[in-house]
Amino acid sequence: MTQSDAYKPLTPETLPARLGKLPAMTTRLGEDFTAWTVKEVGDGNLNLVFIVAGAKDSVIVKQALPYVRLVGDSWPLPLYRAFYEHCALTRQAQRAPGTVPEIYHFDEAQALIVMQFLSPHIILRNKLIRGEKVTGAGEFIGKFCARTAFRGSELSMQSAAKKADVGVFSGNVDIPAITESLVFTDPYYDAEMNNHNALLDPVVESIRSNIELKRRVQKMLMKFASNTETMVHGDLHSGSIMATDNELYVIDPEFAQYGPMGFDLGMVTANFLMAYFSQPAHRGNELDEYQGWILDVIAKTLHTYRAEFTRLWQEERTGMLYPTALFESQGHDSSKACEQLLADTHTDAMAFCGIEMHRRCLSLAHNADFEDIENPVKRAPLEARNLQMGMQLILDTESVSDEHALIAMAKDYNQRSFV
Ligand code: SR1
Ligand code: MG
Repeated sequence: MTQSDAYKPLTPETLPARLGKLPAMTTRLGEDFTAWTVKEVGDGNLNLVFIVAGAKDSVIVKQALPYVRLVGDSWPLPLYRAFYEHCALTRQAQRAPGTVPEIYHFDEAQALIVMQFLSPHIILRNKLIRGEKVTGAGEFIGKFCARTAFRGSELSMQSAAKKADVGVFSGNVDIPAITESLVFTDPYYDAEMNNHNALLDPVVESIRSNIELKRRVQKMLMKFASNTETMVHGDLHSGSIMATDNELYVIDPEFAQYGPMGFDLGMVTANFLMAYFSQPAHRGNELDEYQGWILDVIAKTLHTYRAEFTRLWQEERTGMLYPTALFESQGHDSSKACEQLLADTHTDAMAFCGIEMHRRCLSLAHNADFEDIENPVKRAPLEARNLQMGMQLILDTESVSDEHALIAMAKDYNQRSFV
């Protein structure tokens, strides 16, 4: 296959012959492509994902489809998003080495990336549903968020390079538009693609009729759409992380864009909180212990973010923002400036967190933590806790000043009945 070939989606049957001459494949899987085995494993909302195995090794082939897989060809989506995913993966590999899969090959025309097969890693969300722990999860996620946030900003990057990169990503208009509607807008009115558990109607009504809530969410949308502080992953949930019991990777950055520093931190925190609230339906034994572990991961993520960001502030502040020339070189301490920036990022993160908690129960693309609970009667009280806490996080953001306040709030909501 060459760059000039017209785009055509792969199938398990056509893949070996179509990619059979690619050195990125043959060096790992063997020259005899007829001996490769191919399995399509994409369970996300957008793309084709194949595991291709040779005698000694396997690779992942990810190909964008020209529409939203979850919905079908009635919702077209440009193939050029694979280019941005490739850009994001290369930047994350530089900014947070060792946290993302290695890329072996990129074909822009086929919207296709050949990359490292992570094994025996599985999607973190599935581990959380099964009740499996991952040692070092909070530290890993906190460092990933801090390193990508800091090193993708003008605290670290040269201004011209950063602006040029914002320019590169500004071509990716359709993907942010999905987040702008599905995450920030649709949950707050009766939008066409929405769905929710009917038993939640009274809670949903109280959310949708709260004008102050909508104002605050729109304020966060304005930040999301207009603030280019750093390159964010853009869709950092537990389905975008793969893990063994002690090793993690971040995958799937096709929603990457330049955006506010607190966005990834808020999204990932929300997904751990949803894992937390859903647990009573997934296990009886060791429920308290496992829920406690999830809260500990949240606490470590937020704590590690601050610690790592502060270290980078002290050691790698080479950009035009808060230059050492203005502070340390003048004998002036910059630690207060760092603390204030971290506090602002945390406040944003808490609001983004509340919004993500809403959208996964009210809009399109719910998460398996709740959706795997088949009985709506069993599911509704757990979803309601999540929705209500999301509401408080948005309305009362400033009072959730650190991880301790957040965890106390989660424990409180976990005891309450709303439906
Ligand atoms: C139509 S895409 C729906 C969702 O899937 C992705 O993983 C993002 O979370 C997006 O919002
Ligand atoms: Mg995804």
